Amino acid sequence: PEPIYRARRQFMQQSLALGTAAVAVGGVATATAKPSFVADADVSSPSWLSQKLAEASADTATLDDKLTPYEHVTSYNNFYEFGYNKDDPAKHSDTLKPHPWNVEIAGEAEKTGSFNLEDILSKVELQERVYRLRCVEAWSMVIPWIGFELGSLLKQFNPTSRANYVAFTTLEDALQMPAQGNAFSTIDWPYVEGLTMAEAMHPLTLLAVGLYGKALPNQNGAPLRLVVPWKYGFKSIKSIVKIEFTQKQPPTSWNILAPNEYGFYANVNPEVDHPRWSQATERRLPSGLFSPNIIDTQMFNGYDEVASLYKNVDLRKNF
Ligand SMILES: Nc1nc2c(c(=O)[nH]1)N[C@H]1C(S)=C(S)[C@@H](COP(=O)(O)O)O[C@H]1N2
Ligand SMILES: [Mo]
Repeated sequence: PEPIYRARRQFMQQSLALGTAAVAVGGVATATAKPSFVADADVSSPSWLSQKLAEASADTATLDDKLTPYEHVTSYNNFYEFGYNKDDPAKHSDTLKPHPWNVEIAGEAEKTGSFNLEDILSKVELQERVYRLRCVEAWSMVIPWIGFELGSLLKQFNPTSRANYVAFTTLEDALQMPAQGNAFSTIDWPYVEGLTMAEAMHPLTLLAVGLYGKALPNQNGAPLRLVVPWKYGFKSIKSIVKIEFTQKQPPTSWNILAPNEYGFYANVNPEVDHPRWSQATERRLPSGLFSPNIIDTQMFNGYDEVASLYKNVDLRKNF
């Protein structure tokens, strides 16, 4: 249950803060801090991934928000490749086969090619990160991800001076993602997203492979998804098969669909409303009819450290 995860997490943080003293008192010495959250549900993952997840270090940043329970994180999803209803991804994503998985690295970099996920993960450090996720539909969650900084991966390919943006592509395969075969689908598959190079290199920008101490469930974008906590959720593209360094701003799925409603930047901003609804508040899940749990939305979703990226950007025009 969530309160137990919370208590364990606080204990971990106190142990970290006490450092060697905690080892002396507790008598248990561990080289790396284990992630503080473990899910009840069992998501099967290959042994190399389970081992890598177990080695992840715990998040040392403090976030006072209460975690969204695992059941909600994994049953209330947006993943249109499996249907438009919130419960469709959890119900229909068994067809996705996240292993083995390859990611193509392309474009403006000295090194490019196709790399398997196991090799990619062997060169990065996994960490737990507890982030708020704010959907453009005005609901939000707090999720303990396990992942690594996107920047730590991108650097390995030596992007050239022409690399101004990073473009991401989701898997396209109607056998694994049945709703891609739907003739009335509004999205032109595959789902695509993008960031500026500075956004991609920001230490908050994560590539996640797990949540609540376990591998990512399919409905949350297995086996590899982006997490950009200061932007609306649609930027956090799931089940990534391609990462490309580009000179020009890449097309992005929701912007193609409704450019007046969804911009390229998509920074969480309570002062810039969606044309059809206010963005000043959000429904923090779990939320019910009698306890809607409405809270104020924060600029950049509360991640003020990114403000310097937009010093010379008009955030009303570049929404
Ligand atoms: N490929 C793909 N990625 C996607 C989406 C999608 O439909 N397809 N939905 C986005 C939206 S709108 C949100 S809010 C988040 C939801 O992530 P979650 O289901 O893990 O909470 O995923 C984003 N990534
Ligand atoms: Mo969203």
